[in-house]
Formats: sequence, C-alpha cells, structure tokens
Amino acid sequence: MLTRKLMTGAVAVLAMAANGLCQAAMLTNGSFETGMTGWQKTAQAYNWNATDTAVCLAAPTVDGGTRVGVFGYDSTNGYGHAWQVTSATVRADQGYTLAFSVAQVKWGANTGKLKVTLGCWNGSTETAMDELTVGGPTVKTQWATYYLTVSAAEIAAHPAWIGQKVGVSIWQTEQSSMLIDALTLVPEPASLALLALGVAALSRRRRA
Ligand SMILES: [Ca+2]
Repeated sequence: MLTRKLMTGAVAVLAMAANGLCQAAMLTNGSFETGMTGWQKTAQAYNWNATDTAVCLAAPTVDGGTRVGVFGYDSTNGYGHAWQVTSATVRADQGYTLAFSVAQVKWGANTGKLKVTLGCWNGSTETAMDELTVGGPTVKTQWATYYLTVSAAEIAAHPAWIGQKVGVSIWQTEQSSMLIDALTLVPEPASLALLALGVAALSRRRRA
C-alpha cells in the first residue's frame, strides 16, 4: 500500500514536471522580461515597448518587471501585429491552453482593443484555432486574465491544422492603449492526465 502511494505521488510529480518542461519550452519570453525578444513584429508595431512609464496602474505588470504596451498607430499602414511560432507541431492527440493578461488604458477619446490568437502556421500564414478580442468601450484599468483553448478533439476535427506549427499572435485591432503580459502556453490538462496514466502504466509494467 505504501509503495502504491509512493508510486501515485511519483506519477503526479512526473506529470507536473512534464507540464513545467512544456511550459518552459513553448513560448520564449512570454512575460516580456527581455522586451520583445523572441517575438516577431510588423513595422506597424513600431511603438510596442516594454519600457514606457507613462501608464499608472495599481499593478504595472503581472509577472516580473515588464509588460508590453500595444501603443501607437501608423495612420498610413494600419495596425501592428506581433507573433511567435513555437517548435510544437499540432497533433490530433494534443490540445493547448493559452493564458494571457490584459489591462486597458483610456487614451484621449480612444478606448482600444486587441486580439489574441492561438493559431497554427503553415510556414507563411496563420490559421486561428481559437481567438479573443479584448477591450472596447468599458475601460478595465486592472489586469484581467483570459484563456484560449483548443482541445485535441477540436484539432482532430480539423485535419488541415495537423502538422502545422503552434503559434500565438497579438493583433492591434483599433488605435489602442492596451497592455499585455504573462502569456503562457501549455498542453491541455486532459492530455497531461493521459500522460500521467501512461507513466502509471509503464511503472506498473516495470514492477511486474
Ligand atoms: Ca512580465
């Protein structure tokens, strides 16, 4: 009985370790602690930065010392876009959850919006697997956390997604003063449960 308990604990620890490894590997600098390192961006996103001090919030960041302000607007060329393509390949047996935090700052008459996409990339274009637009007339000056999720079942129902790379996009959708921080992309918990079951099965086989 003690062995069984120890084994259950070991499986839980392994599952958490696997989660931690994936979390560490999936997004580079999702907390913007090194500015926009690891993120690609269009020329229109020229004024997105992690160093401005013009905005006063009760909590200026969510994690670490910096976040990104989705600021500025190129009246000739339109809105900015930043993105990151991970090394993970979309599989029919693996879902994902993306968490991110946004705060909104009223800038003159503008209230701002941004859209975040959990997508798949075929090398040149992105297809949204899930996306959410945040912001609008009701200004939320405190940080709120949002989640995008795509399940393995949803992926299995979209064969065109499979084999593409998992990626994340941040889109400026209006002349905006939005802050974003703390993006984390992790495998869907259900899949981790399956992983834990697999480890448990292996452990049982080893003991037998
Ligand atoms: Ca941060």
